[in-house]
Amino acid sequence: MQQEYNPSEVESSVQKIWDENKVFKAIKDSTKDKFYCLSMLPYPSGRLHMGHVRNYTIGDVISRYQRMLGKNVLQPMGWDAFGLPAENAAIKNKAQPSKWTTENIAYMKKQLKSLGFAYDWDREVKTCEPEYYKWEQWFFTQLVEKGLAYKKTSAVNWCPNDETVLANEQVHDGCCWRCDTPVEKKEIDQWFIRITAYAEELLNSIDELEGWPDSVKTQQRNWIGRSEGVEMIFKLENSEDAVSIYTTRPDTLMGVTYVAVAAKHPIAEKAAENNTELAEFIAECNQSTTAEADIATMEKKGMATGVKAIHPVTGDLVDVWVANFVLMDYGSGAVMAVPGHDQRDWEFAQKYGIEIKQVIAPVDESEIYDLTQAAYTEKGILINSGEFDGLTSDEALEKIATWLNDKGLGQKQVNYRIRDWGVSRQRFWGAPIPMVKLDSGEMVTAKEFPVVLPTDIPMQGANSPLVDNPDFQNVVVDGQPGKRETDTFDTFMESSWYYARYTSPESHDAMLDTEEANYWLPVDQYIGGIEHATMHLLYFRFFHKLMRDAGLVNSDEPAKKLLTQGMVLSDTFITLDEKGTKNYHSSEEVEVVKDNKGKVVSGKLKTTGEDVILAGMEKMSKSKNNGIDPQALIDEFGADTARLYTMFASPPEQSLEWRDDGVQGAHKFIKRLWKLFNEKAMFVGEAIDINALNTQQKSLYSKTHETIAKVSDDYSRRYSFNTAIAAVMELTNAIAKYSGDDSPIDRQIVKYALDQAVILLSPVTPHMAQALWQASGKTYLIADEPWPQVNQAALVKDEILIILQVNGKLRGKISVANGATKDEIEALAMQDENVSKHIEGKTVRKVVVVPGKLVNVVAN
Ligand code: OVQ
Repeated sequence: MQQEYNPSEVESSVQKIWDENKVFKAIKDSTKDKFYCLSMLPYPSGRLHMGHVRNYTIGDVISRYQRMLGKNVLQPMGWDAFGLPAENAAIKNKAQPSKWTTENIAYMKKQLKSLGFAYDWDREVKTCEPEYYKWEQWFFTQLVEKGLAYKKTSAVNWCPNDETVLANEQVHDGCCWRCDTPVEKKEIDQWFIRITAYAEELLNSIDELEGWPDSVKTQQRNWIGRSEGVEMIFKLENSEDAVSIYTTRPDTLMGVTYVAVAAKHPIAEKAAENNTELAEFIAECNQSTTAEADIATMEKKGMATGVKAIHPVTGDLVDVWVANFVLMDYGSGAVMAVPGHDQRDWEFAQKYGIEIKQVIAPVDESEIYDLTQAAYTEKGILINSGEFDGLTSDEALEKIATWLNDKGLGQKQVNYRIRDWGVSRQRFWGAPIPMVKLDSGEMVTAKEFPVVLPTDIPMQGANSPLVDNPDFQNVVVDGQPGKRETDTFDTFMESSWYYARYTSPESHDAMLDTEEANYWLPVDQYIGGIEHATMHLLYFRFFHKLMRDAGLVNSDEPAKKLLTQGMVLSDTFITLDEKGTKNYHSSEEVEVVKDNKGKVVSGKLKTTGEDVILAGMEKMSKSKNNGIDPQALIDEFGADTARLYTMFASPPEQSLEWRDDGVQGAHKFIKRLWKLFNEKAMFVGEAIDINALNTQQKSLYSKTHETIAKVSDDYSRRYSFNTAIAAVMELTNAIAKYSGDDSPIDRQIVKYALDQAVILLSPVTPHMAQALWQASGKTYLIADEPWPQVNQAALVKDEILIILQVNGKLRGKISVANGATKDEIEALAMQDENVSKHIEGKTVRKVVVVPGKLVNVVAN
């Protein structure tokens, strides 16, 4: 046994044992409870970052703990291998995306292994492999057959100079990332999956996700965006045409002073036919690349069409405007505008001098509002609304819906904000969409899978080399010649079902082996970043329901519990150049001054001595140059220190503020435990008879069991790993301080405490734990040691602290024997000098004794 802790030696030798014995291989076993622990799979971006280390350490600690509880644990890992970064790197390096991807996977896999994660590598999945994506292609064609996937025209970002489609990430400030040409919108055919058909179920079953954080559930509810409202018709003056609109606030109907339509609305297009100014405005709106999220903050612009709409109740005429904030893909592409009670409509009316009419008054008459300053958007009581006056907003919804219904002008309707999922990407490095356009013009599904993405054709700038590539495109389906679709799938397709494929990676004749899938699924614990709260985590739930309805799995939801880890932050250092542009400096470039708590208070550039500006703790990122490379950390301190620090520095759901002194502290602790164990635990221990212990021995034994109880609760129920580690540190301190007389029982008690400390820490620092375990003579793996049980008898204290009160006021404390009777406790309390002092000269009326807690003497 090494006296000195040598992490690199320890870690590689322990990893070899795990590898050679396939210790973490998961095999279905119906006699055992299973536990499927899943961390979000990485993009093979090149190297692991701290976000990965944090995510995967959390998953590994949970997995290792569950294994010691006796569960049959599955913890898989794989690669989300398609996507733009590989394509961009390939264009830059004039290489193949597949080469870049394969090399990155190899490097990152080595890193994951060096961190000692207990993965079943036999289940590794790489989403860019035909054996994986063929099932996704097959499944998509099933969806097409069921009408759950379809094609429609939709806008993409188009660079007119490069003549290529750009992904949103390739549009910078509305311009092409390569040539800075303003980006245009272009309508092309694209494929969609009908998530809207599952909107209601996806919303309702959020209630069943008991183990998911509320914040994620709320984000999903908002994303799905169910609303109840009224769909109604505004007829047009002197025309057969009508505009259909949807509103969630029909109570404000009498306050409508204009109608706004999208630039692409047929009424706008028709009006523009003999109005060049309007045609130009429409063209300008159509070129705008504003993302949906930015609509709220962008400048509102509009133009009247000259068309007039007839108010369905009053018959008054209102102007129809084209407005840039109304989108054709939302609802009917038209809204009734109520500037008195909608802020966006109010701003637009102010700008263009349109009437603002109040029809809602606050319920509370004293409430102050000012329609000349802003819209009044609360619900209230209807005024200026004719026969509807005096109704509350909620009553008015019903009444107005009925009124419109009777006249054949509208009805109540439930709407969802969520849109169908557009899965087409006009990019090369993705799974080919398995559709074929026959020469006859008919669109059919491919019949043979996989539709292989060629990995040996050279990239052609930003354009996909699949386009105009006869080798790829020409195909014969059922005897009829045609051309393959050249678009590839959004990578969220691959990450929507990888968790299910891990359960049966060897299934060669079906997407899933249903028996395996139903044994392992649903995932018991999913862990990943909060940035995936909506898109990925919604697609993941959606795909599970699609697979359920295809008979592939028998559960309704893919994951019982979800843990969203916080961000990893670190000190950010800036200097400004003459133009005021920020330069970000890495911590290596800066000589810092810290306060006594380890917080950085100032810094100077090592090269020039210039003072740096402290921008505080910010999310680690390339652009801020504040990342800490996990590899450097592993090389210097070992994987166990990296793991221990990331788990100790903060609770998993909160952000983690990186501190170098914290890393050193974690490392010191491991070295200390290592030394203590070597000095005091290197022998085979014997069973302990707790009845034969003296007070000091009993106290350390109790402390050990209190620690077991605390750590077990922290690991399982609370996922509070930092406090669990703190408890083991406390136990270690108690062991170090233990001053027995080195009798056999003393030695036994100390060894027992040290063994337990190492077992409790083993999910976090598994290499160190295994090495010590082995060295002290154990012939099986610590990973196979059952999790320690709390000995309740050890938690029973000999003495208990009792609070003493006189007339309800705290007057003192006494220690009484555990098990003392009420009378004994009362007698001891009355003898206490603090009590007698306060009842002197008074008559005792009553003594209340709460055993185990307090005594209250009532006297006056
Ligand atoms: N392949 C997807 C993915 O997110 C997942 C699938 C399921 C859609 C890390 C940093 C970043 C950071 C630190 C330098 C740079 C988590 C950055 C992810 C995810 C998993 C895989 C990142 C959390 C944010 N973050 N924190 N620190 N230093 N792949 O490779 O990006 O959310 O849970 O681990 O991440 S990924």
